[in-house]
Amino acid sequence: MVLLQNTTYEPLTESSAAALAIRLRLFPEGSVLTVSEIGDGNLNLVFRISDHESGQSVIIKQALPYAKVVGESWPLTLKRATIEANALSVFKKLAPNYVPEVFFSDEIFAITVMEDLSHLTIARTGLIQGEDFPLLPKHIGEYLAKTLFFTSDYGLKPAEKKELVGKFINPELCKITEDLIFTDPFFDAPTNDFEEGLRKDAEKLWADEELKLEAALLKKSFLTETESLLHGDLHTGSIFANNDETKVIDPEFAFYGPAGFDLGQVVANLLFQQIANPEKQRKTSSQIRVFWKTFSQEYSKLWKEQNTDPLSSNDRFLAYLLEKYLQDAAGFAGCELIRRTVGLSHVADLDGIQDKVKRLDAKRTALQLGSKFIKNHRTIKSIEDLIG
Ligand code: SR1
Ligand code: MG
Repeated sequence: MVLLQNTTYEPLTESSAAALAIRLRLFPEGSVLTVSEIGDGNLNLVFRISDHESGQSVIIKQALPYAKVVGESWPLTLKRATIEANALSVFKKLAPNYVPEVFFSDEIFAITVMEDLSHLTIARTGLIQGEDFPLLPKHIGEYLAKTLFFTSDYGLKPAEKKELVGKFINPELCKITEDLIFTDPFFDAPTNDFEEGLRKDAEKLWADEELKLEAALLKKSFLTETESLLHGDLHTGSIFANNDETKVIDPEFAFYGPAGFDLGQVVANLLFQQIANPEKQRKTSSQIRVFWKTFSQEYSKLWKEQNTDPLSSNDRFLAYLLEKYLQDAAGFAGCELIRRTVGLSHVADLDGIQDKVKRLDAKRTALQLGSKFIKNHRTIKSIEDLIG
């Protein structure tokens, strides 16, 4: 790529990121740029580059060859940057209002240059600070109805779907999820990370054979079902929002999997707010209701109007499918609640509770709710059963 000076990968610095932005003609020659590295996730470098004079700004995201959250001892493929850029391109076509614009991407340098969303707030941070994001549940319901329907066997022609499945084979990132969400939290694994006060609760999980059987069934679904192209890591840290707008970022874990996985991650990450702040229960229940109602209505509309498969194209099949998605979502939400509490990668909603007694109580609630969802997921019939 002529626009990039080096031919081998190297991590960007603030000054090389600014130089790259000029070479990519993102800003006029001679612009005085301000650059800051703002990445606060587990895996990547994120540079915000702005030109005061024109007021323009962009984001350059670069994958590191290891997991930043652990360090260089955990190597990680750079191919995830290409998966992410490709996924953003697919999702942008399907749900344009909810996906940022990508201006440039490069496989060797593992970079994606995209729209700066600094006018929005990371949903997790905003929710913790008491912000409302009134349209977020509706927007994410609509986003998922579109992305999950139009990438499935019911929204694509058979050959197109199989081609996309091949394009999004993502073994390294899937392995992270397989280990950190499905396997490690259910054993005394070295990756687990929890406060000593939770040891007895963790041991209870590890001894619960019924829980582990149901978690194994959910893992089987994750490993084997190619229902739709998933975001793969759709927690509230992957959503930017304000009162009017919602954007879904960071689909580096994208792959073909069970639709309920994305749905369940959204549900679990909304529930962390209720668990941390029991007084928010009504609000969280209402968010989850709106999210599910929007998803199921939009999905049903697309199914009825645009289904490409004549055999399954009837109301009874649709009802079967929506119930399956809901049951899967409940189970996957349970896995997310548990892994964010005793596994490697936590959430600020719970870790940020200053009072130790309250924090441990909240974490115990997350484990209990997670276990309940996993054990009962195959019997759930409606969103009210899930909200409880
Ligand atoms: C080593 S990566 C840990 C977690 O960060 C990502 O955002 C995913 O949620 C992953 O499970
Ligand atoms: Mg991420």
